[in-house]
Amino acid sequence: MKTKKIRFFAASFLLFQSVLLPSNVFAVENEVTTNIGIIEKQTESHATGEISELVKNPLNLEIGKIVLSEENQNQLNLQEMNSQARDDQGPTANVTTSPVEFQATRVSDLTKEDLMRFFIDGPVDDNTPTDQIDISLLNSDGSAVSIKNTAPSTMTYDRILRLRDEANNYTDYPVKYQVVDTQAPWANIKEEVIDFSTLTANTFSRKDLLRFIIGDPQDNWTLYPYIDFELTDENGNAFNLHELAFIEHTGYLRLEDEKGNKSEAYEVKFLAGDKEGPIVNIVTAPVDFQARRVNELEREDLSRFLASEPLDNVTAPHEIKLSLHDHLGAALSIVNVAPSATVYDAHLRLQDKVGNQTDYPVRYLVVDTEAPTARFKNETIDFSTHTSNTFSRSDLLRFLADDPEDNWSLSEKINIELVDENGNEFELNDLELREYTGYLSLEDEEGNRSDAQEVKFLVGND
Ligand SMILES: [Ca+2]
Ligand SMILES: [Ca+2]
Ligand SMILES: [Ca+2]
Ligand SMILES: [Ca+2]
Repeated sequence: MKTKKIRFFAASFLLFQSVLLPSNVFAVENEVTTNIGIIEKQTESHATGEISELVKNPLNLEIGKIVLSEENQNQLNLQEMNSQARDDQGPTANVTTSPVEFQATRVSDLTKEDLMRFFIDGPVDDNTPTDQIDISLLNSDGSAVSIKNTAPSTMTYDRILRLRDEANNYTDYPVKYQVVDTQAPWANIKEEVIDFSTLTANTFSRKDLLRFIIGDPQDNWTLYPYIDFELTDENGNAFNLHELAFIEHTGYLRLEDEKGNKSEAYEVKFLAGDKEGPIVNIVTAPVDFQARRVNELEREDLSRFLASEPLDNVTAPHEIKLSLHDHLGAALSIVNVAPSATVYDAHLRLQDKVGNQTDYPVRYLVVDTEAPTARFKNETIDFSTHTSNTFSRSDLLRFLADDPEDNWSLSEKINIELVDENGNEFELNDLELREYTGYLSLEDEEGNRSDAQEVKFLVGND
């Protein structure tokens, strides 16, 4: 059980409500130790008492009522009296000698919670409960320390931490503190998707980024105009809006103060990107393409539909994709489409880097106006053992390094013709044996004929 010291004063008896006991019973000024609330004071008159209703006054005194019972000549006297007790000891604590860091502030002063950071243990007092001990941080002139509007720095301030009990006793401890800024800025972020569909720049301006925030961004020290913003994708890269498709995007917004303190990433959603497809002028006449059995139409082929250079708000002309589609949007191929006089209706599609498309109606034909080709042997072909009067197709193939080719006609459908300088076929039976010069040409099914190739051969009769 807690004990407390109570000192009785003669003066206190002036406060007695009534005096039934001989005054000398209490006319002493000495210390007695009691259990809380219980006085067991052995005096000449063997008085014992009980303290109740302790109250405080500003004079370092505790005033209470004591009910005394005294055994005096076998007579029990009950007496209610006031007592007073003195508190003259200040609170104590274990205080840190290291500087305590306080976040710089422009709005508030140090709170009790801030000041509690000076304590390793305590504070405690003999009478005053810990939560009633007054704690203050004082300048040398005794005024209270304010860190409001003190800029963050590495400066260390030496000050006095004063602990004061309810009886006005105080104890001073020397302490140190610093004013720092290690706190990142913060903001209220809007939850809705922010619409940047009218934005034409490639990047967000500060003003653009503010649209993500409700009110002004805040920092403990850095003023709003000096708080920086950064919006990145999930990989930490800035957005190039021109590279984005026009859809809803997720970004991560970070705020940074002048000291470089960076906030956690706030997730934001926005609608932005390139939504304009490329434009171009189209030729009005049908475009004819050579029939083919392999190789889709290439950009060079499709460019023949264009009457001007394709243009896009973002994508460079050479990066604009061209493709041919039917009226349902399916890709069109002319591979294995036989040459004919049919005029086909189609759509030429222009597509920018982010996928915006513009379709233009076009017309085309599939034709074959290309002659066959072949690789010729660079040597005199020996027909000296040849007995027929004419060359067969397979004989003429001996002039070629490999089969003749055509864009459309198959190799076996390519006609091969050998003539002399007058354009006549050779009559071999009448020839004497020597080297002859001929002119070989190839003709496809459409009647396209290659230029005559000069060839040499040995033929004739001994
Ligand atoms: Ca005290
Ligand atoms: Ca800050
Ligand atoms: Ca575009
Ligand atoms: Ca052909």
